[in-house]
Amino acid sequence: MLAEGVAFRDRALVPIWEKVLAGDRLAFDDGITLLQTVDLPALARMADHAARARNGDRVQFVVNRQINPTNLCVLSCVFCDFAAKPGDAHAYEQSLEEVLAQVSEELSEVHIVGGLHPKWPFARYLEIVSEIHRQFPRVQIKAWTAVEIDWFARLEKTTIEDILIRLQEAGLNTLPGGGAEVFSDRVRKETFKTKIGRGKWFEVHRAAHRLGIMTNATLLYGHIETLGERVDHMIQLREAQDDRGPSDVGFQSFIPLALQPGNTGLAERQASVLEDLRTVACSRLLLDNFPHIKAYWVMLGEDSAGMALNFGASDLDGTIGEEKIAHFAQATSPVGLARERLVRMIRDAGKTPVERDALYNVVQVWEAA
Ligand code: V47
Repeated sequence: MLAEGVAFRDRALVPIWEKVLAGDRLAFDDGITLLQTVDLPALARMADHAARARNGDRVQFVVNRQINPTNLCVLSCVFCDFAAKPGDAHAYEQSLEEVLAQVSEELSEVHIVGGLHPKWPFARYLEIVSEIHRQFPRVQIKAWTAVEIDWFARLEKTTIEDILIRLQEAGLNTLPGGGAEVFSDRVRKETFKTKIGRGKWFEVHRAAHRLGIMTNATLLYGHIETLGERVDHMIQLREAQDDRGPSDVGFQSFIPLALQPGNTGLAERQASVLEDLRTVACSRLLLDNFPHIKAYWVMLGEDSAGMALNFGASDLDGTIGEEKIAHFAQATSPVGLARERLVRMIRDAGKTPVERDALYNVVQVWEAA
């Protein structure tokens, strides 16, 4: 069947396409249909239509470096092979000098996350931000997930808002979207029961938005979550983005994170390439109030990330440098990519590469060669 230029093998997609064309919001059941369809060509056309409506043919990327100052962590999340306990062979902590040695003027962004170190005071995390900002004032800082922000507030016996203000004064520009995992109490109990749940996660992001700090949001999928829990997670994010106050900033990018099973014991449920693409497309179509869906090549792999650019993704992260979280869990993607490689991936997808900074300001548009 042909509807508005798209040939549908899966007729269940037709009413969803009609809603997309009319600008109507998709419902929970639509999300489930999108996550189950085998009609990938039609799904790609629908998600690409939504991406083009927002961002034209542009796909943004960032020249960044990921820095993970320590993997020592008081938490024990089932899906995390990165975290370590004191005495573990893979445990490490970097000095301030070692952290600073990873920063250089040519970067637009540093992305810093670590573990909840059993001994480090908040001052040590704050100093990482303030020293990077002092020595590299042009490099923007995306640092610490909601899990870490909440931990700092508890260490300092103060409010989340106070911690964010102190980090902002030290030079923090934006918050990454990690630690959201899946906003399902069932999944939380089984895989990350000592970590903050959705209540605190949203509290941190709302406080950041009020203070003018833009943030991202993630979903960790491909483990014990159901399709319904995935869709519900996206809808909760859409509602939070809607509920912002008039002077609040908001979420910039949604990043579906494909679980890297490594030694986590969760390998059986690892998402297939098709499931990755469905999740990216579904998020583009459901999250109608998010500027971008990010293809995170580290966890998708380069080939799927390239394909995701025709399934609704308009943001490609990034040059990275030396990624650890996925690679401790045996991810097979490279540890970093050159700027030229990202430009080529975007052009291969038929899109125009746009280099951005951490705040989504345009650094350079790579017009057709
Ligand atoms: O919160 C942990 C996830 C997140 C594994 O905001 C794993 O721009 C897959 O949040 N397999 C941290 N995922 C990474 C993150 C992120 C990445 C890229 C960009 C942005 C952004 C944020 O990684 C954690 C957790 O959900 N994670 N272990 C694993 N084995």
